[in-house]
Amino acid sequence: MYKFGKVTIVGKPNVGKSTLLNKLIGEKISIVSPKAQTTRDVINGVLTTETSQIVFVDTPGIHKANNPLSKYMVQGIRSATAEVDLILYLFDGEKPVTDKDVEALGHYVESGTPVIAVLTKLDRANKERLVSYVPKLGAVAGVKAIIPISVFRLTNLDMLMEEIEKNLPEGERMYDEDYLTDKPYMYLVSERIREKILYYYNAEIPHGISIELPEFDYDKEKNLYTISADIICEKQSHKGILIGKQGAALKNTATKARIDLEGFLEAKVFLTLFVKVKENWRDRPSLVSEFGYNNKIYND
Ligand SMILES: Nc1nc2c(ncn2[C@@H]2O[C@H](COP(=O)(O)OP(=O)(O)O)[C@@H](O)[C@H]2O)c(=O)[nH]1
Ligand SMILES: [Mg+2]
Repeated sequence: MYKFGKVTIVGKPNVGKSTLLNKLIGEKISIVSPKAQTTRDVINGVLTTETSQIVFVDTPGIHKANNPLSKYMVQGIRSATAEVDLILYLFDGEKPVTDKDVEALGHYVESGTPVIAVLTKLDRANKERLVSYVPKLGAVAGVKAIIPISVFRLTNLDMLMEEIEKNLPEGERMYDEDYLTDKPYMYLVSERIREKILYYYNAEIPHGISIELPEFDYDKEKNLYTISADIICEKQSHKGILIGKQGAALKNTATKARIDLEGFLEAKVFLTLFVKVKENWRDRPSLVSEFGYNNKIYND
């Protein structure tokens, strides 16, 4: 019996949602960083196996919406948990599971969609403390399973996959075997550039960044991509920090991004970065939309 279904991954920022998605589908389609709110869009990744085809949906972390960009992110979570076959609710195994967390889990269960609770980062978690959360989560009636995992050590990922398949409906494939994501190539490229900024600058800067790609050319003969990227930031002072002394910071970002992109695109990459200021763009709905955060351009 072949299974087909849609599985949404939810949880607070930084619990490891995007890391799990990338591991399950075997390609980095969702960027990862130690900072909260790395993921802005709802991202679909498709896994095809002998026994099932599963559409995994990565979501931005559940958080309060206080500007148009945040509202876009929260709206994304809402639509991604409607009309799905299964929800994976991730908890950070390194952190205490609070009553509020349990309550939130309960809300998802009440929605009628099957829910699996997943405790992440088992490699770093205090095992005794982690075990003490299991009855707490188990008390939420209707949770299908509680599974502690480590993506880094590949612990219990098989068990998780088995439990996922078990809870999916019977169905035929909807996508080709090699179909991986709903996101276009250029999106994945701009996200990888944004990821480097998340890594190499302090929190305030990356949260106000958006990436545009005015130039994206491929020379097949030379196997060379020529890419120009605009880093849009919110303040003149951020521009200075992004560029750094004599351009050193931007040069480092460009080098790290180029190396990553060469691996991803399997080609030589000529990358030029520019920094532009659009004052407080996150507070301006028209600009948030212009930068692609509008539920139209990338999401079908
Ligand atoms: N130790 C450990 N860290 C992890 C694991 N999974 C994810 N992380 C880290 O947790 C941080 C947040 O991961 P990310 O996938 O961006 O979380 P998201 O915000 O929920 O999508 C990153 O620094 C990851 O490297 C894991 O299995 N073990
Ligand atoms: Mg994420």
